[in-house]
Amino acid sequence: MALIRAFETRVSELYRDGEIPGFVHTSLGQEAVAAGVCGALREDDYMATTHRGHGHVLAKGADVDGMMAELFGRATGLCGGKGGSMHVADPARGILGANAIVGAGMPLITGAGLSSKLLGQGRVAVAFFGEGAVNQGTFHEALNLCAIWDLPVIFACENNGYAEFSANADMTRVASVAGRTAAYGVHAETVDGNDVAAVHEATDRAVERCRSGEGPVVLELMTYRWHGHYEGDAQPYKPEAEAQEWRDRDPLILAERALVESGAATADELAAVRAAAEARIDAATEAARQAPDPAPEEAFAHVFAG
Ligand SMILES: Cc1ncc(C[n+]2csc(CCOP(=O)(O)OP(=O)(O)O)c2C)c(N)n1
Repeated sequence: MALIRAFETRVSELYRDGEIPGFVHTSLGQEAVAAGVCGALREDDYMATTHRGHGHVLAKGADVDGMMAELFGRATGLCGGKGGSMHVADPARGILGANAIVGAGMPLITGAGLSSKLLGQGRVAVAFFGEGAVNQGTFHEALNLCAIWDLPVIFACENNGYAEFSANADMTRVASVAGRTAAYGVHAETVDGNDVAAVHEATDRAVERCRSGEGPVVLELMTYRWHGHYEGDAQPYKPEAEAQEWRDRDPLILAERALVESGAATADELAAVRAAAEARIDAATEAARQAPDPAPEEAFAHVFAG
């Protein structure tokens, strides 16, 4: 969580200063979802994510240098600089990609779950998506298919209350995503997405169901994004009292408090974790700055499969 916080705080600054090109969506404030879900997965489990996927990709084990270089568009990036923030992938770690098309990760992960089942691999496949994507047909088609074929798929809905500039309550009469999915006969849990231990435990239960052949699970993880839909969005559509209430429930502070109260860590040890994360991001940023741009003759490599 500290690494994701440090990475995205830095990315936000680098984007503002014009060092990172393109379009960037951060998940600041949502770190407990990424760490809680991915921390309960095996390295060979599959994961697909969205336009807001930096945290999920880092938590699934992507190399930090490769990730930062990818956002800079450098040749040393995880996708040689061709994917960027919204299309980064790392298949060797089961990361089937971020995706700018809302709802597109769910059919992909359904295929991954089907392959795992047919090959008897016991791999679980997780799709991250926002509550806005529940209004896309892909969600309903993928969920139903996973249900009737008992596929080992976790639908991890990061419910941050907003899709672009629209509040969830304005988009549907049934605000509960878990409530909407009950009609498909799929087990669903709604969890405090800012409590990393609760997210981890719920994912452990979902993984257990998937690996034992009981079919898909929906996890509705209630959280909040601190920044705008994209970096630069001033968020005039969010009530300040609501935003403050969620900032007071900073998932890192909640986790640190729980660790200190239980005696698992001291405040000094936790400060050292944050400092180490900052230093790691300093190094990744400097390496990305120094890295070469992709060669022009590489423009079409890896773009089409022959
Ligand atoms: C198919 C499609 N429709 C619309 C868009 C434009 N768009 C980009 S992000 C977004 C909202 C997504 O909201 P949500 O799924 O809740 O994810 P969040 O941004 O909250 O993480 C929309 C409508 C798109 N990229 N793809």
